[in-house]
Amino acid sequence: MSARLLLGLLAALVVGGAAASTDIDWWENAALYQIYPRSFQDSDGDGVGDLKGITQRLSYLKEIGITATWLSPIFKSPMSDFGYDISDFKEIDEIFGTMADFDAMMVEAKALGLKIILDFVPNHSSDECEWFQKSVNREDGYDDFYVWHDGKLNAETGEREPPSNWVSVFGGSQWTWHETRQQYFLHQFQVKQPDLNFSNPMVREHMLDVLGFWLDRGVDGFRIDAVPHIYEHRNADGSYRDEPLSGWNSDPNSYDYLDHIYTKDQPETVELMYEWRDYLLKYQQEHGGPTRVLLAEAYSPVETLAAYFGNGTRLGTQLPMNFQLMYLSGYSTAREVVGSIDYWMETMWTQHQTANWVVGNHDTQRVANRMGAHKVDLLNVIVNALPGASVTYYGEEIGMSNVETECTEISCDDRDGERTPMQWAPVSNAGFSTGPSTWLPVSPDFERYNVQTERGVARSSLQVFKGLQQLKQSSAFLSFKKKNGFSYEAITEQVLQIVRTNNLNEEYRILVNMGNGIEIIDGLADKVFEYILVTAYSLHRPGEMIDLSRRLLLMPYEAIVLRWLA
Ligand SMILES: *[C@@H]1O[C@H](CO)[C@@H](O)[C@H](O)[C@H]1NC(C)=O
Ligand SMILES: *[C@@H]1O[C@H](CO)[C@@H](O)[C@H](O)[C@H]1NC(C)=O
Ligand SMILES: CC(=O)N[C@H]1CO[C@H](CO)[C@@H](O)[C@@H]1O
Ligand SMILES: [Ca+2]
Ligand SMILES: [Ca+2]
Repeated sequence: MSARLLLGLLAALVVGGAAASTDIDWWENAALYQIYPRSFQDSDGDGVGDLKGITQRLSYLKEIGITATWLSPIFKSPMSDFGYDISDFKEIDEIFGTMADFDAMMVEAKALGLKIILDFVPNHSSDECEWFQKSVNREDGYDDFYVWHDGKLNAETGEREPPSNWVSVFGGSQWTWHETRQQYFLHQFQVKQPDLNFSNPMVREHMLDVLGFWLDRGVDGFRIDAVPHIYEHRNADGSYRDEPLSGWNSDPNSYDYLDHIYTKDQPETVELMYEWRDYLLKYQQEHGGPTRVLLAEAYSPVETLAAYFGNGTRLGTQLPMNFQLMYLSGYSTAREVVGSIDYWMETMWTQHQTANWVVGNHDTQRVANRMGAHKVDLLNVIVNALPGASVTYYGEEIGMSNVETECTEISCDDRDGERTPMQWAPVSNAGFSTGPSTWLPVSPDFERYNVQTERGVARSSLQVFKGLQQLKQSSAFLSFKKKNGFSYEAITEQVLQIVRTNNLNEEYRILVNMGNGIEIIDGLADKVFEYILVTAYSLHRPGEMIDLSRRLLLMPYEAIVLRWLA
């Protein structure tokens, strides 16, 4: 039987299984995809991706089984941090197109049944934002919009100094003196990204207004940027305390120099998550439509994130993003993978929450570089075989690698390497742009790793990814709230097994060999299984049968999906 036919059969099973699982809301099993708009598709040849380009490519997302996509910022911005410095929260930046282009994208997404999630960047605005200008000039209502302070006088030198020793995420002081206002302002990120004052009800009102604006244009939710940085601790007298030294970095200008007890994960953050969720719930009550979802970007311990979900009386963000799998390295064994899954799953089970799994984003090296090119498929298999929502960074499905970039006038960011143009086809600029050049270089390996070529290769990363997405929507993969129907373990130091079953007539065994040696496994189960999906290193073909009461052989870096049907 051909793989295509098999997938066809699977699709039929999905339809059959759907009725049994109506208690699962769309986001709980979402296959999410992060688009970095500058690099997805350029429609007008200026070398920078745009909204029209994204619209043209939405059908591709549908083809590979994606159900929702979140877009990094598309709002008006001086692009000092490529859109994470917003100067108008309710405008589209002209580099990406117009509001009409945005609306057209929404229409196409709805037609395809794809959910659209926007990046919401509440912590700061651009210093070119009208609000900041008004605050600088102490205009009525805007005086306290940002975090201003006189600084303190050094008793010995008599000179003015920043209010505290805080270091910004990108290095250097978090406090910058503003000549016009004659005060310091706080910025946890760049100088051009002044932090908003979330203790100010007016600021919170403005932000709800921003959410409402985009909900009215049809978006299905928001991914909230830099959540742990929203609040800073301030003493009752308005002064700020120095943060203690971390002890493991000796460079006073480095973010890691300090232990961020006053500038990260402050208790008010959780309350704010509840406030935003309430707003979304109210919106849905008034306007109907699907559940609007909140994803939170927070590099925080799972114990901290646990409160984001809600607390019994209040609901919070549905998907505080789980970055645990991003901490794996090329040396991580299956046992370590299990440890990293445990860390998150234990909390999900005790709190009855839905898991999510992120493997990459625009701030982190690609899997091919972090773990090795031969592990890309393994990670794609793991995140999609685990229960809950999966999040794929654009290009991971075709095995894109980081590109060594050089500083140019457009960009000089140490994260450029993972932000290069999407590789669509073995043609000029990889099909990303018809222009003479692109804002970041196209990867030199694009002729091998691109969508068009991989469509035609049976065991390409793309085909493996697609196969996984189909399985993810099948009934056996939909029971996950309890341990019932889902389990995982390291059956050897290097072999991870994930079991998904509907506890009735269908069971899947996903086996992943993280190591570089052949693995022999005897007597894994008392049943005969069928190979459903195999990766490049496998010696088997879909359709072959295997008696798991006997011996199973796994090649180095092989991943397989086996199915038993009653
Ligand atoms: C934030 O705004 C509130 C008023 O709404 C004000 O009381 C407070 O001092 C401001 N905080 C800072 C750090 O400026
Ligand atoms: C949940 O959080 C809200 C807001 O922070 C608080 O008022 C309420 O007491 C909390 N409920 C529980 C059960 O902790
Ligand atoms: C992963 C992510 O989105 N990180 C962003 C966090 O916020 C800063 C400042 O807004 C951005 O530079 C990062 O890209
Ligand atoms: Ca363009
Ligand atoms: Ca802040």
